[in-house]
Amino acid sequence: MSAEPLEIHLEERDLDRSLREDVRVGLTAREKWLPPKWFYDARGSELFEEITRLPEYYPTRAERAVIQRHASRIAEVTGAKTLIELGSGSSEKTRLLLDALSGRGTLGTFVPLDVSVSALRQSTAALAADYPRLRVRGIVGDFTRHLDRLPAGGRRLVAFLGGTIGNLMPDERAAFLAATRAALETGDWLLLGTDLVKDPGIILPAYDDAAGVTAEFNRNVLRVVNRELGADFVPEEFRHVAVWDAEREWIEMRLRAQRSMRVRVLDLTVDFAEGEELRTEVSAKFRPEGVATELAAAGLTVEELWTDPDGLFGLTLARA
Ligand code: AVJ
Repeated sequence: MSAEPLEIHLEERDLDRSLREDVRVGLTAREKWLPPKWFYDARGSELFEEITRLPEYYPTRAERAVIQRHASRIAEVTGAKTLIELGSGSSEKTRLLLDALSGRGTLGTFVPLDVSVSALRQSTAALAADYPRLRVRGIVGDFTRHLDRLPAGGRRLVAFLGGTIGNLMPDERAAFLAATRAALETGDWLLLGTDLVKDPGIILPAYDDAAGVTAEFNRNVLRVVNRELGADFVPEEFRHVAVWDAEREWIEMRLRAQRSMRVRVLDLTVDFAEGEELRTEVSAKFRPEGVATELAAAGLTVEELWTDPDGLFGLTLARA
């Protein structure tokens, strides 16, 4: 079976409107920032896939190890008929879940949701070819806005992997989990991947690799803003910076202006002092107790919390 056409819940003009809004808010703030979702045009999605294969970037390998080990238990406990994946990207690790759920014979439909049209086109085509009996329904959407559009009914498992929940600020996270709970029916399931707090000596290189792939990924957001909004950022004039915030237990990626610059975007004139930084991503790290507390606050009950053998990454199965 070939993949069905993507369902578009984020039209070109919604994307354009929200990018404009984010640029206006973020670049006029006292401390400049842009949300990380704008990294993921076709090039950004490719760069992220390259990051997942870097020796320093442990989260993908660690999470794959946990999923591999517990996929059959997840399939057994949930008996899911529909697997929904938020921020699905390439859905590479998700194949382990698809295999386990198909093996038990319960799974009928896979619904990947992502902001990146290019990533979804590729993943849905590849999955439809490799899982001919599976109905693959790709949704172009934003997981902070389109949870009310998920298909209803039939024992659902929502997977949110990779530690992407760490991109949300604490208040956004609480709102996201509450919205997820509201979108689920009692008895449905959430499978949540969270990168864990550990020695910053391990975390930092994962966000500042020797080959400079993460730096290119980071600067890609400026290329997206240039192309989409006709801005005149010179990406090469910004240096990639990764900082560990020990108090809030998160990584920040920033772009540091190497000289003073004036950028024109929309009707704005945005000045950067030499050394001024633009925050492009927060990637929060978690403690197992914290994950359980946050899920409970949203009305979700932890069934299992697993980690990989090195304790790098957490995978939580919770019941609505
Ligand atoms: C896709 C959000 C999980 O935070 O580790 C990788 C993105 N940023 N390198 C992460 C990312 C820098 C990634 N997530």
